[in-house]
Amino acid sequence: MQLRDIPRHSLTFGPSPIHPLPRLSEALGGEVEIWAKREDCNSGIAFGGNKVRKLEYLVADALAKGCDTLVSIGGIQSNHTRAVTGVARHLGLGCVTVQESWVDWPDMNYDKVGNIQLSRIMGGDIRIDAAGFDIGIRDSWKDALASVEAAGGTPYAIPAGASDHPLGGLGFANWAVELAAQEPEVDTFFDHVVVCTVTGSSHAGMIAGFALEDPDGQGSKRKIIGIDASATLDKTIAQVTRIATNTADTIDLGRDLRDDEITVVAGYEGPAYGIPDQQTVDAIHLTARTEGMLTDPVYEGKSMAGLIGMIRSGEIPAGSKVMYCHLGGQPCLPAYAGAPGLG
Ligand code: 5PA
Repeated sequence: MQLRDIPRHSLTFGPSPIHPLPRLSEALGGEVEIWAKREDCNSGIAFGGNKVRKLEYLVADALAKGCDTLVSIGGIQSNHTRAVTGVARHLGLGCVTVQESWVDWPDMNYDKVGNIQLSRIMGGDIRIDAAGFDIGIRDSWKDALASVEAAGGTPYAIPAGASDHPLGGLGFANWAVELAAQEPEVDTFFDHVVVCTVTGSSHAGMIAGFALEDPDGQGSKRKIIGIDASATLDKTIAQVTRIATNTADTIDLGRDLRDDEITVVAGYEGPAYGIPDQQTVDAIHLTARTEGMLTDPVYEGKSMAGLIGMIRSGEIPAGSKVMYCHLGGQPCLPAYAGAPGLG
């Protein structure tokens, strides 16, 4: 089916804003033009973010199927579970979120402030679980689904990050189409797109969406760069590849994706998922202090470190026009007030 014919329930304000980052560009030598497209400002629901955009397709399906409870999973400071809770409330649905110990962060407020605080304010049914980080399918999530059924409800299953789901890549396939429509308005073609990748469907959806611009597979003039923040690189590459391929099929790309369309860059993930290192904090500072644009230590600080690193190394060459996809995530910042440089 064509992307525009697939049912979508609007949860965003419309196309997310794009704007240049001239002082950041200047601080990095002034040879590369950097812009941002702001998923952190994409919706009025619970601070928005990439998950709200992805959920536009999943909740259309949930509502069509008559489901009454969204069930999902993430870490204690998951942005995704906060977004699922907000979207459920917005639609008048129930919501259960399993929240695992994905990050070993020794802050006494880690499980009280930030995203989990927001989910509690929204009255989410939060089930804390001791399991560690994994982007795969979990028994605790299956148990939560079964518990909703046992109570007479009709659950809708949303995996981690709304990624490993038949509709998970569509939100960001749509993002690609949306950006292409914004380019003529600003008279700019973005030859590089930089995005954070963990559970993979933001990056994978874009790959499929931008591939529509290159129907014969002759080679696109755009490079889509996913910066890994999972620190489990092989799993993320496998998941990005799988979701990009499935999404391309779903939107009738009509050809196979080429290997060079899938680029996941390592080296900016820090010591582990959820743990910032010095280059993460330096990237957060540079962006905040040149542009007033805030990024978080789990995801966007790492993808911003990647963007900065690749400009400094020349991997993103002089003369490039880069679109940095800001996926949201700032609500976790209070949980990291104990990190050197962030409090
Ligand atoms: C997340 C994910 P993907 O999971 O689509 O690869 O996106 C990575 C990402 N930026 C990037 C922000 C702000 C994110 O929240 N967050 C997860 C969560 O549970 O919040 C899915 C991991």
